[in-house]
Amino acid sequence: MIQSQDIAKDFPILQRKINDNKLIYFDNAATTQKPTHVIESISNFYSNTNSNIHRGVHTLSMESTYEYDQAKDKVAEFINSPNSESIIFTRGTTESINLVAETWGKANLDESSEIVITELEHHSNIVPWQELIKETNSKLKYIPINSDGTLNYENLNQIINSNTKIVSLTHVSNGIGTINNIKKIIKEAQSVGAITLIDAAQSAPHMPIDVQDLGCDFLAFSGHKMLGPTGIGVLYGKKDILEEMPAYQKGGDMILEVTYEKSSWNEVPFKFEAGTPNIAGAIGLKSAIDYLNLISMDSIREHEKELTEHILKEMRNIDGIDILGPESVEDRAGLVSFNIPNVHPHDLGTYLDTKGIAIRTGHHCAMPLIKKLGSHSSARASFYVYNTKNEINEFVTQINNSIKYFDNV
Ligand code: 7TS
Repeated sequence: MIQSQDIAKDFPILQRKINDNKLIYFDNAATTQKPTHVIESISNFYSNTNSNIHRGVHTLSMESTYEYDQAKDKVAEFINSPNSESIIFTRGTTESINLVAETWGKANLDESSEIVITELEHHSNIVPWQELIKETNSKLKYIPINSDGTLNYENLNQIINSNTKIVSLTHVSNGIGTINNIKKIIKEAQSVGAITLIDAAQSAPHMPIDVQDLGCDFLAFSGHKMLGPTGIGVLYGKKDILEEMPAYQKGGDMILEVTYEKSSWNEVPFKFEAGTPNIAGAIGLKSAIDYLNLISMDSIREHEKELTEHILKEMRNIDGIDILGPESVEDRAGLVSFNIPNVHPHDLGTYLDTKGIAIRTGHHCAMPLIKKLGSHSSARASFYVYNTKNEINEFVTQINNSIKYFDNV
């Protein structure tokens, strides 16, 4: 079992008081806090090693290159990628998905092609495809959801058919916490020869991921949602597919040879990493993965399941509460999205902030999903390794207090 109260001591920001109360940070689906270990690795890099990579013959450049390459190896191992060349560093999940849409998408889709996503997606896995279908005259189709926010798998073989060229879906819904049966969907896509992209922004930080076991062609996630810094993320891609894809951004480091007339591209993954990358970010991400591995991804999933079970039990006692998403903790990740009668989510969020509790309110960048579930917004509490049952108890107490407070104003 995870000793989350001890883990919390590694995070300087969690010692902060907000409005005279000890911070309870329940906005982890938006971004997570950083342990000293990660903060120091970035500070050490800038204090001792800083230099550009893949170009210098001097000691600092060689050391920086070594550390950057080590970070890539660490990411490859974290998701069981068969090799490090399949790992492309991006700014985050959003850029990873855009990269696939811009390069693979433009090269492979035409008016006969269909793209399949789901009704659960974050905007970053909707908008790039909406734009792409305008340019390629292809079609965008959605796997629908049931009223409990699980995917409806019934007509999968009609939605995913011989016209389907790519199926891109989230592993875990950031809006309501549903864990999708991505293996089933990947199999269905493979049966018609379609490519698959998994948005792992809300899963890679919270549970073990094995790309070889999943069999997906692409997988995207963000460093900042897994204790790492902002501005660094990952696109995993099968090497043979990456090799066939056109380049993304063009410039330094991604070229093999440049003449005044024309240029040729460097090999994978450098072809997709034009310009000076986020070296310190990669090093910070490596430290974050080291930290997560020490705890173990299996224990993190178990811990979050326990917290979710606890909060659902407590919150179901609140009169009239509408908890979005699946009933069972087996089908949901460590987040709870909800609405309370007569208290607007924004008012609740502001009230909780006065008690030092940070949650997210609104549409969570999943506007179509929240609308489909009959709301315009919800309040969302999302957990991570440092959160405790005591914090959840305090959270539920403050929700009950807020109901009384708003009854009287
Ligand atoms: N996909 C999912 C499932 C996400 O939850 C997010 C961010 C993204 C993609 C985009 O990630 P980024 O790192 O490129 O921004 N989700 C949230 C959220 O739930 N609240 O703030 C950001």
